[in-house]
Amino acid sequence: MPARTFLLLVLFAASDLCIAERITLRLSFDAPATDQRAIALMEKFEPGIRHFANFQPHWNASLFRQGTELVAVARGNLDMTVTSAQQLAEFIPEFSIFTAGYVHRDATHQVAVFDAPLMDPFRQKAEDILGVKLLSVMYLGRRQLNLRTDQKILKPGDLSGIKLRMPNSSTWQFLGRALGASPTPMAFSEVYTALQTGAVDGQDNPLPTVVNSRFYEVTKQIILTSHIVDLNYIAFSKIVWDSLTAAQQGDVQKAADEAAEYGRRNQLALEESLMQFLRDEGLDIYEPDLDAFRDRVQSIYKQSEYARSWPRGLLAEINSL
Ligand code: KDO
Repeated sequence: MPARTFLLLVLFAASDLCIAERITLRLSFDAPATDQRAIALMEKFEPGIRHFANFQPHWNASLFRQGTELVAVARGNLDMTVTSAQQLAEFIPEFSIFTAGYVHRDATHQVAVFDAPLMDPFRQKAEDILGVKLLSVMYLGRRQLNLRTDQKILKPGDLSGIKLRMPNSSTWQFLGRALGASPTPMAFSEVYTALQTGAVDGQDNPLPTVVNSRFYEVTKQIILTSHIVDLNYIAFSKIVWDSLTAAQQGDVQKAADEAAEYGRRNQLALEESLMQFLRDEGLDIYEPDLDAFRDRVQSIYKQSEYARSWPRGLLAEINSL
């Protein structure tokens, strides 16, 4: 074979054009493409795997409805998703410790918890029970109350009778009640219209979400409860993972970590800068009696069914990190 032909063959085999061993990774995510976590996946995860995989993201829950993604992965109908402790807790009760109000202190604490040995049994159960590998923790942010009504909310008792939309999972409904509100289960995609029509009195999400999904257009105030420093996990099908070479597994893990770190930095910056933007849009933003909220929420969780599923000493270990 002439050297020139051989060289061309080698170049072809090493190039992206060599489709023989390329795989496709379909991801279903309930966030819009303009969310920092989605941007991070496109800017950091996709480039890190494009030498052997076609990344196919489906935003806005356009492929699988919010809350159905984990089962889709477990059944082999989906390769990746960005899931939550709340969704995992539907199948593995002890994940509820990461859904409890006022547990994670901040983004750094979230990473310390995810990287600590205490997380190993959680990751193992997600793999054994759901066939889902939790690659990295993504920072969603400090969830705040966001109401379309304008009465002052200074302590939990002020939320009595307030119809607060919370996501569908049972741990979200519990958090809504622990705050003192009347929680209404609803998918993320329906929240804007529900606020606009008054079907609910409010919702809770971090400031970047309030801006990115334009909830500020249909609400009047934000109460800085920071009742949960929320997170998501980049979740990968175990079946697909086991089909990869060790090198490809390393590339996937590295790309996921880079996306999580990049998204965290950008989300944290947004949380700081958006306060003024929202005030300029006319929203009233203020801190309530944080001790009153924290004391009530933490005592309700400690006495809850959820706490009974938490491995002994785990909350103290999380607090010690
Ligand atoms: C929401 O539905 O309020 C929520 O914040 C829950 C999160 O776990 C996550 O699903 C998020 O929506 C979406 O990614 C949209 O930001």
